[in-house]
Amino acid sequence: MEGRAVTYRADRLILAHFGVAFATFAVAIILGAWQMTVRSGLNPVFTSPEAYFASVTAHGTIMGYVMPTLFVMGFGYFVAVTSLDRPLPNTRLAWIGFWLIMAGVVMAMAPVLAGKATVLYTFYPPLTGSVFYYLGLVLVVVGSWFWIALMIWAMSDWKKDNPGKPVPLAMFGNVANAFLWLWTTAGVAAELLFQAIPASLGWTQTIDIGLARTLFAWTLHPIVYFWLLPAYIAFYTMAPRAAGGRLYSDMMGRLSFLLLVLYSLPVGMHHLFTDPEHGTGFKFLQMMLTALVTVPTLLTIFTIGASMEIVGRLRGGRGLFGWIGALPWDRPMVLATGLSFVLLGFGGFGGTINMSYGMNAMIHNTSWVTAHFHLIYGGSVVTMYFAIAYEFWPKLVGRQPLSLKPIRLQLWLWAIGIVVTTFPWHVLGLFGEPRRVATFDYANPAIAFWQPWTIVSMIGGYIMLAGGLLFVWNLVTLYRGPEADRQMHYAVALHPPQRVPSALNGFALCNWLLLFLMLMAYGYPIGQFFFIKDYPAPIHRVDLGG
Ligand code: HEM
Ligand SMILES: [Cu+2]
Repeated sequence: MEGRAVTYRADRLILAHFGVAFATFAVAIILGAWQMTVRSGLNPVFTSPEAYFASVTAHGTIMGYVMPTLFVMGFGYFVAVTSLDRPLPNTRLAWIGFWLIMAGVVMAMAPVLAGKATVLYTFYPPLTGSVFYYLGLVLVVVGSWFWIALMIWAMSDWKKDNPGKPVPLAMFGNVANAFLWLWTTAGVAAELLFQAIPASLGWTQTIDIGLARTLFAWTLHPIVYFWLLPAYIAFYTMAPRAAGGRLYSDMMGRLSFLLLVLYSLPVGMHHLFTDPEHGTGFKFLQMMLTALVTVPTLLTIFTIGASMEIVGRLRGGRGLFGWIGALPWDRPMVLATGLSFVLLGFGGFGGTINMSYGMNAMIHNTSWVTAHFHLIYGGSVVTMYFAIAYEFWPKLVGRQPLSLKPIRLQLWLWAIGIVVTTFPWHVLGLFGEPRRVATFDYANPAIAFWQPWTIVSMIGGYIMLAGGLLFVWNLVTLYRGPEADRQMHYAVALHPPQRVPSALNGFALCNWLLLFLMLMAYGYPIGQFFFIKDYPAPIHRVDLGG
């Protein structure tokens, strides 16, 4: 009996993904706090550039690849079984994907910790690390492709059995993310397989940096939206219900998910504005496409705002903003949504500066950039990961928290920590403090005034660390709580759709449009490297001590 329930709900599978995601997260935030301490100039123990770069590589690899991939996969499995109300098409394949990722994580992290792959998570060619680092990451990507296949398969099976019915919104968003991830990983997979791995095996003596950076940029922007999508799915399908209301528009959700997929892919070249290998025309094109990404975000802010306003007014809130105060802020999902929106607002403002061709020059490769993505990703998105974990865990283990107080405290600590960390970081970036530099000579009067800012930022880092550890503690103590209802309910739309046009109920049109956009945005920029061989650089092997 129990065995059947476990298979059907895939509880153990989901807990395995979440468990490893959050365990590695806990390690990475400790590394983050130590990195802050090094940069503050307060001379902690073991300050050495080697240790710093090993640590930043480990922190970036965990936070950029390991934690979010496992989180999104666990999230996807949960959404698939609960929103479609049926087992996964093949749980064994899901486990194979999981174990491939486990093998990949061990294979990639061992050389990083041994100082043999301090190439940072963006690889930085012509720097080249141990081949095991790259092979490990390939395994992580390949493992996640099992998830993509399962998500698409689960949706199409369900559609066959429910002809003409709208795919539940949460699952629609989830499969949007699966397609997004398929397109996203193509760039980095090509860079690893055709460039980094041959270089690290000693098969090639030079590496085309222009091509490598372009393939990486292909991945670097949409990967951010892959991290982000669970947060958006939670905004649409969990937050309105948690507040006691309904979703204002199901259609806006579908449209936003599709637009996020479309507009996040053909834009990565905005990471290469200062690089010489591309013409200004293509940079301008990708800048304009980047600007379009604000559209689905604004659709989301308005739709969720409207959904929440209805709840607030029904609860007696009046006036232009009175309804905001009337919302049930004591509920973690509602609080997290509010905090996440505020952080998204600050971060989005910074993002418009990054994406502007001209203004980008001001902040390129400074601490501003680190501040920006910690605010959006570490702040806005991870806050929603917390809220999602608090929502799912009781359903997975059948226990609920003893009290919501430590949960609220945790969300506040994290949000305050992220603001205290990133505000000074933005300022330092404007003053020109480079990112990815371990030690600064604060005795130099030209930069002496940076130090107080770095110390404030470090304090913020420790507040985040406290918030992150409290999160783990909250999950552990949940097991001592009273029994919980294990049913998952998603938000119902104000007017639940009966019929949805196929363009908004599947991904065929979206994928064709993407093919067109990607050819337009990257066809020539990538194609040129095959007839203008201008950017080869001698490979520099960090694992051989050179
Ligand atoms: C206690 C919390 C955290 C602290 C104190 C922290 C601190 C840091 C520091 C000091 C750096 C290196 C900056 C540099 O040398 O330029 C860094 C890099 C980074 N952090 Fe965090 N971080 C934290 C949490 C997070 C979270 C939650 C995420 C994302 C989920 C994240 C993602 C990254 C990434 C992707 C890098 C880039 C590494 C690179 O430049 O190669 N961090 N972090
Ligand atoms: Cu980007």
